[in-house]
Amino acid sequence: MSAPTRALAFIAPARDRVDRLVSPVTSRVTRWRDERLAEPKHGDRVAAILGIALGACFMICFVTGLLSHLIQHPPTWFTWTARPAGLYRVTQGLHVATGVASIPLLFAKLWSVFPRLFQWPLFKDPLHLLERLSLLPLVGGAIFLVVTGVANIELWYPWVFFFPAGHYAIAIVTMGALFIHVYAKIRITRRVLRRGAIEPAVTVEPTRVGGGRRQFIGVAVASSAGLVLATVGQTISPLRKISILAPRRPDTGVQGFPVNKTAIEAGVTNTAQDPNYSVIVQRGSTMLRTFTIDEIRAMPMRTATLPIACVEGWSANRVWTGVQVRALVELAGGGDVGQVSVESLQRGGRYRRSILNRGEYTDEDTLLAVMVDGESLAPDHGYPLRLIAPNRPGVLQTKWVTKLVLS
Ligand SMILES: Nc1nc2c(c(=O)[nH]1)N[C@H]1C(S)=C(S)[C@@H](COP(=O)(O)O)O[C@H]1N2
Ligand SMILES: [Mo]
Repeated sequence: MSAPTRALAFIAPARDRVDRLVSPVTSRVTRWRDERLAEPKHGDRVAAILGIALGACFMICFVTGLLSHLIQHPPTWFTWTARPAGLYRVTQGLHVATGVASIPLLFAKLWSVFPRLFQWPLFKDPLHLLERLSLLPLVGGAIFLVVTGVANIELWYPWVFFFPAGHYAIAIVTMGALFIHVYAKIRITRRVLRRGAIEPAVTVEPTRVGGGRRQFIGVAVASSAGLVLATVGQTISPLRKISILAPRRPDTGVQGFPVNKTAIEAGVTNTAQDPNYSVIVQRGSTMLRTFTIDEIRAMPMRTATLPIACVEGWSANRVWTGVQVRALVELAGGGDVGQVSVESLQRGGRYRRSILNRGEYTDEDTLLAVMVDGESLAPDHGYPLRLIAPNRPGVLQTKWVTKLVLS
């Protein structure tokens, strides 16, 4: 006897008892289910096509999300690079766009396959049981991910948990469940797609045939595309006018682009205006040199066009002028530097500090900027000095920089 067969012999009596217990209701439910499944919009082809569209969105969303997570919390084996400068902008734009696209597809798919939940016996064998149980983390996880993701891009944090950690952990569980689901459904998906015919999942005389399959898929896909168009202007600037649902638009805010954390929120309104503002460069806890803000302003300046690409999906290209981080490190006599920790005046908060690895801090366009688009930085954008570096999540573009710690 194989292991699954032995397991089944063990659990089958319990399953059959449950089935007997619910049988008075199940016969009526079965009839309702079979009527639904006879409608094309509850059929196998809809399930397969929406499944593929949704699976593709989830895959892109997962890979780009994983990348963003690795960049922000790099394990020892992972090194992010400063080039190409706009890559993160594209990957994170895709992350949010595919997440948004999956919302209508997810609800259409759930609505379409809902009658299939009602099956008797509850499961045929242990593998079938596993597949059915995996629907719980799959559906629950998918809903959790889109709800928390949307709340996040809307800058709404009603959660008790730390968003990136919770979103990441549930993504891993959901993708595991998706793997099981794809494995379980791949044969039937291939079959219905190859057949091409419109065949209902169950052949019974339909009492009521609802709208067609094509219309149903059409509405789902069009809603998905519409929702993407209504938000993607937050990163694809030419589309900003039609992106009426975009939480942020790249052309709105102080100096013509969004502000993540204001100077008031960061508690730096007075300290950032101090005429004695200075930047300390130290190696570990050993002080190497202090630059006053006037010394920095008198240094050779470099100008570069670089995006701010927020994790929340909005991004904007701007022209920045400032001093190269590598020049400051050299002037301070930094010597052989593995990484640079860039620290803010801001006292608390998770984003008061970010790390530049060797490739990042040595890049010619990694700057402590004093100007944006030819104007002195506004307080909310990090006056008098902020980090701006190529190919970097917005959360790592530290504002109100006052210290560099080399190690
Ligand atoms: N000190 C500090 N710097 C910070 C942040 C912060 O909270 N504190 N937020 C970051 C985030 S999340 C983004 S997207 C960018 C946005 O820069 P901007 O406000 O100038 O557009 O600043 C980053 N720099
Ligand atoms: Mo951000």
